[in-house]
Amino acid sequence: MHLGHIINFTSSGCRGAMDLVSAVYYKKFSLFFIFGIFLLVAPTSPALAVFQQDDSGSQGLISIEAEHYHANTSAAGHDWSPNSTAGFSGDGAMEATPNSGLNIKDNYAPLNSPRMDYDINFVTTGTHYVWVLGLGTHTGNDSIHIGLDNAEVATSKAVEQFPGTDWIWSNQRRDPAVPGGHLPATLEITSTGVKTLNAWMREDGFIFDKIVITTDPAFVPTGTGPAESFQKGGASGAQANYIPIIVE
Ligand SMILES: [Ca+2]
Ligand SMILES: [Ca+2]
Repeated sequence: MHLGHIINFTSSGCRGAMDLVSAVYYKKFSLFFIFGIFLLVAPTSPALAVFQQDDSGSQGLISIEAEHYHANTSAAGHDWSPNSTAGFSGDGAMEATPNSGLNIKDNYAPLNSPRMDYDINFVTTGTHYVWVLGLGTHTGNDSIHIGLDNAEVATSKAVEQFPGTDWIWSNQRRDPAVPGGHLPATLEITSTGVKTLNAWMREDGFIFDKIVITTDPAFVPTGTGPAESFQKGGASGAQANYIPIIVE
């Protein structure tokens, strides 16, 4: 090996090293570039469309399938899980699982019991009557709490009276003043705008299919109840029928 070889070897080695450095920088730059493009094109968590209260009549109807929640959060080792017992409305129903004998009677807010959330645009204030379509297969599986904006509401706590093995509409909540007594479940809406309706597990094993809210005290849903309320807003801002929301 003479000097030329050494020089050639050295310059070749330098070039190789520089190529290696360039490759590393190129790779880093490429990753940075790709990440930048991702940031530019990635969706920015669009606001979800909300259910719209019907303002076309005197009943102020809101109708929502239980399985069309905006959020579904587990708690107390329990979950709201999909259920497909025959006869359900919409795309299915939601069961409080596992059915292991748990009954969370009090202090369930904000998240001491599994909770599903439904965002609703209220256009009417005042007393709203709450109807739940559900299946209580046993006296230990037949109640649910309804609330508003993640807070307990005394007048829509412990909605029950789902006897038998068929789907039943009930707006009866336990009356704490009268053992065994019941009163209509209601929500007082004090201002219009978007609010979050909550459904908490009370007794596990309850199967929740649909909820209807109305300002009409004489309204009684039958069958699978009124058509589901449309949604508006979200990414497009456009009116739409139910848009599936994937929440894992
Ligand atoms: Ca149970
Ligand atoms: Ca349903």
